[in-house]
Amino acid sequence: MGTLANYKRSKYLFRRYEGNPILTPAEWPYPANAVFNPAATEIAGETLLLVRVEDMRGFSHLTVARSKDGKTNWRIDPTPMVGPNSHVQEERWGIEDPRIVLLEEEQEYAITYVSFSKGGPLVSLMMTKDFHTFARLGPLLPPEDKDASLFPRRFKGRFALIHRPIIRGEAHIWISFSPDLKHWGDHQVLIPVRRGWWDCHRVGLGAQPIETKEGWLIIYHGVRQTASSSVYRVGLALLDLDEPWKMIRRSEEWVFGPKESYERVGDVPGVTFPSGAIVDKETDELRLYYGAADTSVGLAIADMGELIEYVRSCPTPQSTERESEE
Ligand code: BMA
Repeated sequence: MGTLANYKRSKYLFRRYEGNPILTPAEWPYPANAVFNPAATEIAGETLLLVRVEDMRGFSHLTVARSKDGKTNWRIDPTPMVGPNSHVQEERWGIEDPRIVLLEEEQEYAITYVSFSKGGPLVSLMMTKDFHTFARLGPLLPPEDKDASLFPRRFKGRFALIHRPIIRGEAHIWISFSPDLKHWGDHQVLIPVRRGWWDCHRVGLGAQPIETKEGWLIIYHGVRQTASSSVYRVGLALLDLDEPWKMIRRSEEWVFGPKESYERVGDVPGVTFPSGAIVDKETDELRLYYGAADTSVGLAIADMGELIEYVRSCPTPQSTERESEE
């Protein structure tokens, strides 16, 4: 089991930005029910959020918001960047929850997102260089699948995809591989749910994988269902840098969860849903963008050095997994 020192540290790793929530439907340039679960990246020296916007039919599309410091003065595009492709059944009920990585070799942004089809949610991919024009590469794997991101580079020549299929009612985080971004295989469980723990019912990737010298930092959501609702909290894991199919550390405790009124009150109460992160190289600050109660966008800030020190002090996953099997 973890130490008391770790429990105390986990509580203070992230602080909420004082201007939270940073984006709400009230200031959106056109009618929107909810703005939440944004992907985050950097372009032309600015922070770009690709925000999920839910309209009054309950269908979602994606719209760009930009800011110089990633905290204030957001400039929101007056129209969506991309909506569901009306020509394909896979996007019948909208597109949701994007994640962005800049592919290093290709120098193109890869946007993985959820297409909401009649057959259930599934993961699709689009590529862009400028967030104006884009190419749709279509669905990657069949439903039910969500919470996906590529890594910015290949491993032994292959792309790697983190995603969260639901199989036999079980919702673990998986990793799969592809030589061409089209054909996927070698599927394996990467981060399983932990029976009895705060992340016992579902886990899913949060922000895109963050590269550090110590390994890939994974910020994920974990769900516990209660008699009346589900609580979405945030945990950390570390993957091997060269062999990311190996998880080397996993936090026992959650490091962030619903507390403020905008996280507890909204369309879906009790949800903090991390979906994008940026590391400021000058200050070594990590800015974590998250959906709050499926209604607005929140920002939480942590020191990268502290995050890495904490996650490295967490137990190896084998010990917690063994315990959750007992
Ligand atoms: C998940 C996703 C997210 C949503 C979360 C909480 O299954 O659908 O889009 O934020 O549930 O409702």
